[in-house]
Amino acid sequence: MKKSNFIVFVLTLVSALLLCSCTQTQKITNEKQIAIQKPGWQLTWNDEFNKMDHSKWDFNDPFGKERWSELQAYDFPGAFEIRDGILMLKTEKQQAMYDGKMRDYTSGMMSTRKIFLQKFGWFEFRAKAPTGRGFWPALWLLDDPHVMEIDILEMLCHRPNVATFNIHWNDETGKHQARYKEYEGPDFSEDFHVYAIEWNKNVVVWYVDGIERHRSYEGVPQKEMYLIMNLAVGGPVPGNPNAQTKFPSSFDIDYVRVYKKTASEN
Ligand SMILES: [Ca+2]
Repeated sequence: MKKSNFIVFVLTLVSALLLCSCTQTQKITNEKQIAIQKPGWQLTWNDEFNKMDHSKWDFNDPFGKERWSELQAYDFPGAFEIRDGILMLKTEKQQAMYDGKMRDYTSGMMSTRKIFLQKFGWFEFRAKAPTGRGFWPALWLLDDPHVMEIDILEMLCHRPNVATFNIHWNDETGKHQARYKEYEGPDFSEDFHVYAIEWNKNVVVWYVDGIERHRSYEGVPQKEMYLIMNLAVGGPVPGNPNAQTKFPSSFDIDYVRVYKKTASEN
């Protein structure tokens, strides 16, 4: 092959490869866009975790104090990491101050309080739980100030095959009420699963991978709520970490998507 022909050949090959990879990227982007679309619903808010977005989240504990005698320090910047489109809420065995006390573990809690709130809709998370005694990850919705709560997913990770769902409210006498459900499924720490609720004025329905696992017609919140995600460590609810509990561990979230019913569906 002549030198000039060879150069043309190489250039053609490089252009073909570039075109091919661009088409591939475009195809993946289009597939993602289609995956985000949900017939009958309009996307109102989402984070795919391609970057750390401080306009979408407050990376602090909205309660600002210890709850349930948990052992972790929140408000710890190192607890959040994005890797290959996945947000990791990381817990590590290391000392840090929190709520006036030195703690032995750090972990993450983040919310959309004062940033994004919505009343009714479809709230969907794709996530992978950690495993081990002492871990208590949660994906939830809260009103502000906090009275009501919808737990889209909570897990006590010494039972990594049990997902729990709950709704909390105060009845007319001010007494706390809840409707709790456990779902025994696969080991939720082995892979990502899609956890979602559909919430309208009459009912809240919980789904795991598109299959209904719980519903409540009672205590259905009638006001806007914000999103919150965290990985708690220790205290009497999950129990304290033991010798087998691995550090660092993480609660991994691929995306969060929120939808409203389109006008034609109302
Ligand atoms: Ca993602």
